[in-house]
Amino acid sequence: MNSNFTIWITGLSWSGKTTLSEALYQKLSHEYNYQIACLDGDVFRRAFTKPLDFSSDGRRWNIETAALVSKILNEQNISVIGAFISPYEKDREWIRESVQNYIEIYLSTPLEVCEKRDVKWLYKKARDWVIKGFTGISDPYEIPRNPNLSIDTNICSIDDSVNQIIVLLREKKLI
Ligand code: ADX
Repeated sequence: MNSNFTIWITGLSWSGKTTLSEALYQKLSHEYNYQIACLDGDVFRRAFTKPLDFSSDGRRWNIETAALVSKILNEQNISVIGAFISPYEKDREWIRESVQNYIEIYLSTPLEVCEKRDVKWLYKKARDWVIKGFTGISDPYEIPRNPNLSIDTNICSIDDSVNQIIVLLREKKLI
């Protein structure tokens, strides 16, 4: 049995994706000695998909590229934590089909909480129409239909969130 997995963390900007992925990475790589790679939307776009915009095509290419990289890593025995807004159900379905043992974590942190956390003022710029097509304001976020876990990081601590994912991975006999 191949026990590589791809944990896909989806949710609005500032919902807590990067923080959770980093904490999960620490736990899995240091406590469980697991070979893990973290792919984070902001970093990934700067490194690999810089020319892509935030149109639905641009987002699709971004996610498809990330899914392809995840698949290549999985094939080399490296599990992946992906932290991308990935707002469209059809794009997330595409990842599900592409990678080994896809686990979907939906961060359901409410929009108003995400907006309050946003020290970069992106939501404000979106509301003022300085940024167009911003997820949650002027571009849709399609709520996952069937995530493996939903976590509201406004209610659930980082440690509890990580532990919930560890329990899930154990239940699935992936760790
Ligand atoms: S995705 O939609 O293609 O999955 P991704 O996770 O890679 O998005 O990148 C999201 C980051 O890009 C946000 O955290 C934010 O910093 C930045 N960003 C810039 N423009 C937009 C936009 N129009 N919508 C959402 N995020 C944006």
